[in-house]
Amino acid sequence: MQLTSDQVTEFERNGFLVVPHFISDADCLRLRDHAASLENELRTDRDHVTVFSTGDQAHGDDSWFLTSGDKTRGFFEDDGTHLNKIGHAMHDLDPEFSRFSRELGFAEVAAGIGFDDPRLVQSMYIFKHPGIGGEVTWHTDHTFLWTEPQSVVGFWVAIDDATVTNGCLWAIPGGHTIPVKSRFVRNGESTTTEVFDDTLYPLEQAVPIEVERGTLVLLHGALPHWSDVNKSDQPRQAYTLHVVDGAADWDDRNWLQRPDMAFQGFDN
Ligand SMILES: O=C(O)CCC(=O)C(=O)O
Repeated sequence: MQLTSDQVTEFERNGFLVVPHFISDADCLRLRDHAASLENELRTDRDHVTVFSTGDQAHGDDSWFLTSGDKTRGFFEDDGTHLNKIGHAMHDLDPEFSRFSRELGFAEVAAGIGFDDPRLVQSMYIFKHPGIGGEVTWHTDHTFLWTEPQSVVGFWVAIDDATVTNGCLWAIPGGHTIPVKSRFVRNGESTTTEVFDDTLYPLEQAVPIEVERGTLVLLHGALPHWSDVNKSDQPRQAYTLHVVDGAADWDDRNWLQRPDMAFQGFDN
């Protein structure tokens, strides 16, 4: 599917774009079933049960996280029982995730917003289970997936309907024009956040992005976004794929390093 020029203009103006009915219900449910079976497998790995804290999405000193850039790993909720997410290389390692990432139209969208050499750097399947799924604190993706120049774009797909009560995305329209305020930096086996500007984002301008299953939400890398805890009895699962420009510099201070596996494109 090609984006229209109005959609591209809207993405450039707001820093995000909502594309309803982008993925079929059948494809969403197929990925949902697959993620459920993976969750069952990954939940049996009790060695890493305590590593994820929802208020600190970077979980920076944790080697389970820092070595997951070329793996399929589960990250637990604070309850130590349910998975918060699976990350971060399913798009390359898992045939179902690779199919979803490469065969359902993201490449055309990437071309439409100006990517000449898109590289798929990170995938996450976010469960946000009813009554359990944690908050994803305000952040920009550039903070975590830094290139020079800035190039990351998030391709976020609602696998379930997302509402304010089950923890939909929120964003600040035009917020991608605010200079990014921090950078998450790796130093060997640990990490730190370099803060350039400690002022708050204008959160009073934030809007909820309530969407139906199958909606694609494109997120500019400098756009501040957030999602609340899931206070409802409804699930809010989502798949998100992060893409950078192959011509931009990906340096070794990013947390995500793949020494043995180069970043691939959509065609691979
Ligand atoms: O799905 C969410 O709740 C947050 C996703 C997100 O922050 C991202 O994809 O960058």
